[in-house]
Amino acid sequence: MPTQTTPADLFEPFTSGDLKLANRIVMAPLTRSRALAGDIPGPLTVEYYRQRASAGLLISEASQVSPQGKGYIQTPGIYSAGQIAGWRQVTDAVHAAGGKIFIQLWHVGRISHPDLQPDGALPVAPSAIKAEGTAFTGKGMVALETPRALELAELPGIVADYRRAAENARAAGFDGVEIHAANGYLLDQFLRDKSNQRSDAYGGGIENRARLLLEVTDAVLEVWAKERVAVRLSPLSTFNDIDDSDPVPLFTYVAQQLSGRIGILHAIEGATGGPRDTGRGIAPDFLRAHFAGTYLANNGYTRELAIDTLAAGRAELIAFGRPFIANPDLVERLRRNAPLNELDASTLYGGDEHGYTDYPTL
Ligand code: 8OZ
Repeated sequence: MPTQTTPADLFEPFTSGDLKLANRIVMAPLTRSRALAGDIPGPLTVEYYRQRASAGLLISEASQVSPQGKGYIQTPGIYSAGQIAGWRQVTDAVHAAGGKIFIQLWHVGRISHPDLQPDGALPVAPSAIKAEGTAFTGKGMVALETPRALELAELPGIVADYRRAAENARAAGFDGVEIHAANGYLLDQFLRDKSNQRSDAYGGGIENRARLLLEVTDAVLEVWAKERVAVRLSPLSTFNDIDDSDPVPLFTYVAQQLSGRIGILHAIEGATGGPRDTGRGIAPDFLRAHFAGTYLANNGYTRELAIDTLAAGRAELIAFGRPFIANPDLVERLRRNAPLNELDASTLYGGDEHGYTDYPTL
């Protein structure tokens, strides 16, 4: 059951263990902020994913593993019975349409606000260091505050939240899970030294900063076979005011540790939502060299770049983000080299079916 690593066509099936995908096109996780009360995905969300089920694999929008993990209004959770039931409708619809779907497991850490936290508490982080930026709350965009540093004794509880979320994902009928360790959220805050200045076993050297991610990964692997576990990283992205003084050794170590442990490494190769070239002179696909497994490439891929990347054997799967929002039939459009609908950025976050389930197919 080795992972398939031969150069391939975008439209050809992909197999890894007992995970079989109809093509190499993945819908990237995309926050849309349309969950119902209780952070439960509702009927519109069922329809949204059903419409996009021709992707080889859908990765759900980031879904908080606990109330504390929430950082934006109306993002779905995966910790309550109601949320599991809501997601079950989504996975049933995707499966009925012949698709596969992973859920992305999320804890935002310091990218939150007391208005979004249980009992108005401060958001938590590796260290009490504020990120520059704003949170999207019920009152609109508000400045981030200085978070509370997590106590050492709280970290096993965070790992347990991910394990329970992974179990809930099974109960909800998902095909696997992706651990969100990118874009400046909690696990990335632990990885990088701009946000992690701890002096215990979870801070300082690279091995210490990677510890929480690896513990979370091992907890999820108690629930899911490795082919069904992905980790998303964004080593060169500074999204959410995150950075590291020496990212290549850090993320080389992380890739080496994940190699053989999980099935899929999902890389945002450049700047999140921005250019592929971050101007640091670091090849965006350096992670791949250290990871034996399925490499899922993301960030600004066009049809041509995706085809060339697979043909050159530089990735097994390619994730498309914004093009999937505006084109529910993206796979068919790419196959035919047909024109793409344009994205309406004003309907990205929150709202109703407009800009969510009403984009036209060919
Ligand atoms: C944009 C807006 C809200 C959330 C990420 C989950 O960057 C996100 C996100 C992006 O991974």
